[in-house]
Amino acid sequence: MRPLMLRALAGEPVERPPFWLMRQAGRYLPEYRALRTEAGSFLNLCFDPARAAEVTLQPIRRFGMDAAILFSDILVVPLALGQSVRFESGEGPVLDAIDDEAGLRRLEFVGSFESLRPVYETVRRVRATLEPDKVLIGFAGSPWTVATYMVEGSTSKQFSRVKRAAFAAETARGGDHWFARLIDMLVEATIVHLSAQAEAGAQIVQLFDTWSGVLPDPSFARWSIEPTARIVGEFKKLWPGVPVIGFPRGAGLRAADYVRETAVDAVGCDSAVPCSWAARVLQPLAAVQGNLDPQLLVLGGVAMREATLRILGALCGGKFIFNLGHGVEQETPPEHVAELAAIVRGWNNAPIQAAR
Ligand code: 1CP
Repeated sequence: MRPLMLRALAGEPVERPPFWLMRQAGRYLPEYRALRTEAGSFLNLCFDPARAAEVTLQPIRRFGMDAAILFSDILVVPLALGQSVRFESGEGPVLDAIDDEAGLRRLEFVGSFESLRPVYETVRRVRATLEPDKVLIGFAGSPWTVATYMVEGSTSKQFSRVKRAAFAAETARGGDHWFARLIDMLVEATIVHLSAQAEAGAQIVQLFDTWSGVLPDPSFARWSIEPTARIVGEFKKLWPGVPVIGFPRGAGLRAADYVRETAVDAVGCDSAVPCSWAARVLQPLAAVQGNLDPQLLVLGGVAMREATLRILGALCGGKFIFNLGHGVEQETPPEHVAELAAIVRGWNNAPIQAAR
């Protein structure tokens, strides 16, 4: 039988919902911390296929998720385009910020990514090791989210520089502005990066639009939806059998337009999206993925159990993939992840399907 994740995405009947967790590999796992120390730095780990493959598989071995997600980062794309990217411990990413025409000229995309070969090699190794009933998810950041780091030079609270660049580009004469060209470059680069992952064995791809929610209307349509629609359209021509999950975090009501206009196969919902609304409005359009609050996984116990059962009850009547509303927190006790996995695995869809 085809893997549960692919059946759920296609809307075929499933015995229970599939599940995986954003940031399921990472610092909450002692076995990750050990390999990260061996590698010396986060970026070394990302470009070391043997260790990166091992880190990708660690959570699957421990908890049996239905999908592995490639261990890499959304910021390998700006790195491969020629921007300097460093990860400082405790501080997050640091880039040499691009905020004008001259900055854009320092970047170059030649149409393929030689320097990302170790990442594609990791995909190959994971796919060769993973059980046939589990799928491998490849990913990239959306152009807008990647551009926030490229323009701000780090993680941001106000997004002042990147927003001003985007708003200026919207009214630029003839539509010509360095920020619009940066987004165009990221669209092309993302299509190539996702295709190379599919070629190497990724069976699903996810586009992380972590910061789409900071865009006002109608900028959301211009900088989140439009570039994503171009990527999904091109990617689907090349890889029609590889489903695309979009994660427009913070999009709120606009998630419906996002799904309709980008034609993603599934939409990730953050924890603020009411499940009843997702079931009524989003599930008829696409599979829904989400949305337990990551802090409930840190807390565990009754609060986590009740919230999980509520989400399962609300969304298992349609196409659904259980996940968190954002990534696993570093403080998460691994035992809580094991308990969550047991709850989802113990869920039985049969009564719901029989009742329909
Ligand atoms: O010190 C360390 O070990 C580094 C911590 C870490 C990890 C484990 C970073 C730095 N990135 C990652 C891996 C990662 N990043 C994965 C694969 C692992 C998995 O999911 O199991 C993925 C899919 C990402 C994607 C990613 N990177 C996103 C989108 C998802 C999200 O969390 O919103 C973003 C925004 C980044 C940027 C990034 N990478 C790392 C940091 C600290 C940040 C900044 C986050 C922020 O601005 O808040």
